[in-house]
Amino acid sequence: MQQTAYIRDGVYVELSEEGFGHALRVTAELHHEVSPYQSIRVVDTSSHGRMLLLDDLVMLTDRDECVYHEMIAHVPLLMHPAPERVLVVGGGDGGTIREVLRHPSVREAVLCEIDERVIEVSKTWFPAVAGALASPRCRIETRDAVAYVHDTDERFDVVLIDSTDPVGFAEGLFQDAFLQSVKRVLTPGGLYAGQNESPWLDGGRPFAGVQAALRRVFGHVAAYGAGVTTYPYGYWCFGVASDEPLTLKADDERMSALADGCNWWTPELQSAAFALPAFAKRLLTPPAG
Ligand code: AG3
Repeated sequence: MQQTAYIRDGVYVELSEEGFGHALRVTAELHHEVSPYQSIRVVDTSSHGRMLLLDDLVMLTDRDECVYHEMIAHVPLLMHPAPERVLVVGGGDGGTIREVLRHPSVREAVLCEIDERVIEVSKTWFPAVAGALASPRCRIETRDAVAYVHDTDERFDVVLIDSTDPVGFAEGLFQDAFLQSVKRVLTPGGLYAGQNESPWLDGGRPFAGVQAALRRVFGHVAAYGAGVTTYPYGYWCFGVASDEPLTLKADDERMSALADGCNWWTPELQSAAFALPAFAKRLLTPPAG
């Protein structure tokens, strides 16, 4: 997975290995630094407001961050009867924590982010996304999640993997050994959910790869999708997994309490998001023989 990204003549371009991508007009560069882990850049765009780039790949924009953050958090949390302890891996911008904390059953949300600079830059430039990180219900662990999830004695009802693409230090988050550790820290009936890439991207290999790994580790696995305008190919998938059967039908009262504050997720999408297009479904079925 080799993506190309650059800003040239006031236009940001992100291209997949195949050579397809998206472009946004950049009106100003607001911040740039290189942390021990990656380049962190914040720019203003004419169409999507502020945009956060890690190693020059799009992580979020003001305009469409709601899609990814609502879908990565609400769908799995509503599949659990009463999530109290939630772990978010990555997600240093705080958007996933913001949506997790909208569930009143959640007593503690732990954010395990390797790069404390992503947290600080997000607090400064994306206050509406990162604000929830200051909540007394949020605890931040700035360390490598692979080691943290491997070593911790804590247990979680839901573990959410809000990572970058499976490249460099995030690669391990898509592999069997880490998913086994996630399974170890789940309470009975607990769920994994994570960003599983676009099934269009790189012939569907990253999506199919993590879904296959989930199927080796967990008894029950599903994928669901959403349209994120600024991620490669515009159609993004998430995986959800558990050792208990997955229930697509969620509690009506909990759903209607969330609906007003959402811009993408709706009670109807809670189960409809699992209806996958044919080509994506085929990627989940290994060829016979
Ligand atoms: N996590 C990043 C999803 C992957 C985007 N990939 C890309 N642009 N090539 C989202 C972080 C938001 N909390």
